[in-house]
Amino acid sequence: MKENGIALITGATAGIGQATAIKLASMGYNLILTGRRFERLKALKVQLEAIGNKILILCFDIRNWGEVQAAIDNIPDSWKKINVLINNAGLAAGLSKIQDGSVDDWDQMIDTNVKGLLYVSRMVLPLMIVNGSGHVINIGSIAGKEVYDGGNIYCGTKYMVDALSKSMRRELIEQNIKVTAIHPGAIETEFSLVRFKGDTKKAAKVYEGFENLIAEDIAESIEFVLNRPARVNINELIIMPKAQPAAGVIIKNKNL
Ligand code: NDP
Ligand code: 8X3
Repeated sequence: MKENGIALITGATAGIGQATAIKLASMGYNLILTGRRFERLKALKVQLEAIGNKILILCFDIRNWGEVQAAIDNIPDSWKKINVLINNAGLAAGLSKIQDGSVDDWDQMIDTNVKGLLYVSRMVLPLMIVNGSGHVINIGSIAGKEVYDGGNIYCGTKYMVDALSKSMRRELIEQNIKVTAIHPGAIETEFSLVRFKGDTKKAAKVYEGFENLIAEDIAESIEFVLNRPARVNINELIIMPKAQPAAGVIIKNKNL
């Protein structure tokens, strides 16, 4: 297999991260896959090694600075030339108005979506700078472009991903590092199951009556972004289901 370099993907145990791992493996990347669920990381490693890719798994909680530091500091030297960083790990917790919200949910979203992304970036960007090139792809959300009722803190974290992506793009260009932000609308992954804390009925209802995006749609957009010529950067993409014209607006039961 043609080797295309090394990509580190956070949140590779499910959804967008897992689909992106499979896509990037097919493109010839060797992969550093991260997440908290070790068994899933191990299964994905076995699956992708069987098609000839080299896979390193790192199991850590992205909210814990000490764990992030130790995991990335201990990457073997042969894996340190990271060409692509996909900052994907993230979640929504709850869908309450601020006056009814859970402070634990807020902490979890801010710690994962904002601080976790920063912690991993803080560790990986210096490696890219030493290498003299790189490409960071941050997974934001339409919720980081427009707010919707009950989205409040989740939206706030994704507005921050949008802002951080713009800051990174300005600060890293002279180090020859591209930065792209991808902002999707509703994709059926484990996202709603996590948001509604395992309530399968509530989660399934989100995707009833319209054709949602699938994780592979985002993996394909990442393939497109990575395959542009060196002179081109895709700064950002907003990718929506046809039936979702705006954040929090889904046209249901109209055959869309
Ligand atoms: P999933 O729930 O399917 O996957 C989320 C991934 O994030 C899992 O691999 C999970 O791994 C990882 N993760 C969550 N918390 C932590 C943590 N504390 N430490 C390490 N890893 C963590 O959701 P999606 O694939 O849908 O979500 C991926 C990204 O896409 C998120 O940033 C989300 O906000 C964004 N997004 C999702 C949309 C959607 O509609 N689904 C739309 C727009 C954006 P593990 O649990 O094993 O740690
Ligand atoms: C999640 C996108 O539209 O489901 O980031 O809130 S949406």
